[in-house]
Amino acid sequence: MTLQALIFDVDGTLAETERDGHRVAFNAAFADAGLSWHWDVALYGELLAVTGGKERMHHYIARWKPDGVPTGDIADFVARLHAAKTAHYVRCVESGALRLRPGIARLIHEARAVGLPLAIATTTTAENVHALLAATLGPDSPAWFAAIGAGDVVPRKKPAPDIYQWVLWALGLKAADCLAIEDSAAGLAAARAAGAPTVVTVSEYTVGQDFSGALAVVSDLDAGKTDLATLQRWHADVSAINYVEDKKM
Ligand code: XBP
Ligand code: MG
Repeated sequence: MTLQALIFDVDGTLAETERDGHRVAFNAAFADAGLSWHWDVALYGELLAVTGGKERMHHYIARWKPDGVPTGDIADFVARLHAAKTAHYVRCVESGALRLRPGIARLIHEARAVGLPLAIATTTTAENVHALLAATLGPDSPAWFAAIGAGDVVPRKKPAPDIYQWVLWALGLKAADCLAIEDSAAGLAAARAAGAPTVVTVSEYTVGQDFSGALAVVSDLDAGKTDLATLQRWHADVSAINYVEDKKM
């Protein structure tokens, strides 16, 4: 079966956004709100087990019981903190602080050159995706993606398959005909649960995670020169197996 689209995760896959992007933006929003909360590099690594920034803050409040949480509407408190965090993150991205990971721009340009559709499936907020694409690939680049599935467009975040199912619906394609590119076990689980063959590019915070079920695991797309032809070959090798799995379900 011919590969019909590439679906990219964002955080950890397009760029190393977590430690020096999202984490710093969360801490800046906490400081703005007069909170003494601080997520250091190690704590943030633990908190990443919960995908989605709002969900991560709810988890932190429930687990760590930090000072400064109002007795009233916690969801509204978290939503306002998160909006401030997004503004900080977008400013960080617009300053050029985050770069694409090795091989990402090359692969995107290769796919565009042959007219292979591109898509995004991420838990992060849509504004963050647009800012990152514009800052790294140019202001027109968000339009290169046939579908951008982000944040709260679906109720359940990764590892649930929802965001992949939404993107597949938007693309009008079957999961087995696409290839997902992910960096985390949660992302891999989401893509696999939706039925998409998945290549993992391991990131700073996901080293050592269990990537069983991946089509391939590479340190980044420049390792072993993982170009479009390589991905097409991997995808062709697995599509027969995926088809059998689909029939069994
Ligand atoms: C990434 C995330 C995101 C970001 C924060 O997971 O979990 O929540 O950390 O973004 P994945 P928001 O790469 O698996 O999509 O604060 O905008 O939610
Ligand atoms: Mg990721």
